[in-house]
Amino acid sequence: MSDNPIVIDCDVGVDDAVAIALCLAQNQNLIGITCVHGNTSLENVTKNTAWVTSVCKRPEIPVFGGAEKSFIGDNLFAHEFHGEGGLGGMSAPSDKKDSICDEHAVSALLRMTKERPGEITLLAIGPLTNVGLAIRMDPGFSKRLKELIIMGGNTTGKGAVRPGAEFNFSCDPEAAHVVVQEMECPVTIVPFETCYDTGLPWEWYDSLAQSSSSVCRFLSEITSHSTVRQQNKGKPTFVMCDALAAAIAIDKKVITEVRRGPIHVERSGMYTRGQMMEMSALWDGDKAYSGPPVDVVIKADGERFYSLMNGLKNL
Ligand SMILES: [Ca+2]
Repeated sequence: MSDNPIVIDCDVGVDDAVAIALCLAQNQNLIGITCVHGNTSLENVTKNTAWVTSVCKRPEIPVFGGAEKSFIGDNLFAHEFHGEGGLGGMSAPSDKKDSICDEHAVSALLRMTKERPGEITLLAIGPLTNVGLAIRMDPGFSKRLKELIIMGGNTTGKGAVRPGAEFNFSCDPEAAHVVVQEMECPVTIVPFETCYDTGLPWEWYDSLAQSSSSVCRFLSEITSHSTVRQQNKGKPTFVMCDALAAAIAIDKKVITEVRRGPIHVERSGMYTRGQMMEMSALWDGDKAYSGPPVDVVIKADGERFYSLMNGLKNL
């Protein structure tokens, strides 16, 4: 197992489920999973997460419930993509809740980073409400992380849910802005367009269902709702955004091109609330557009991602 401890903050969600399974298949030291509203309600997310770790034969991994809503505004949810309940319309069994802890996700994030200062990679693949709250509760939080990897934001205005904004940033633009402006550890952003351009071949998805692995069959069942939707829309590949972000957390060589600079998040606009604004062109030019530089992944190595994903078949 890797020595590098990793915590996943997520809104499980079918691609979150695949991301968790991928980390476990690649022997990552997953020390906790914090849950946030997003693809579905917080209640569903925590139940789904405990179910996924149980199916992956790792029920000892603690699961923490966090924010039920964003800083401002109503929940968006994405049941049309992920299915009712977040996992393709399938309900988490009622006996898979033992790993859900009483401790709040934000308290758990603060505690774990105090116990292991400078060691933890935080993989944030849901709305950034928990992470933003952690910064507000304890300004020293981000300095205690080794790094933060975010699936979220967009680079060309490609939208999901809102026409001009990616889903995770749309769910909580204020929290996303706080995070990208105030984090004091290295930050890598895996935006929507890069995920979209780094899909897996449909043949790979078909091979999941044919695998002898019970985990693969589970992943195939929960993703069938969203993959049928993608195929009906003529999508050329199987796009799993959170799994790509997990692959990058596991192996930085998956990244092939990065653009570095400060990020702002649009917090108004009928169509663009939650849109990610890259300020690199104006960096050093105007303090109004300043902030800590982050790495935005522009291109990823699809073959390397594909190779890591094949590890799921051994889980
Ligand atoms: Ca997610």
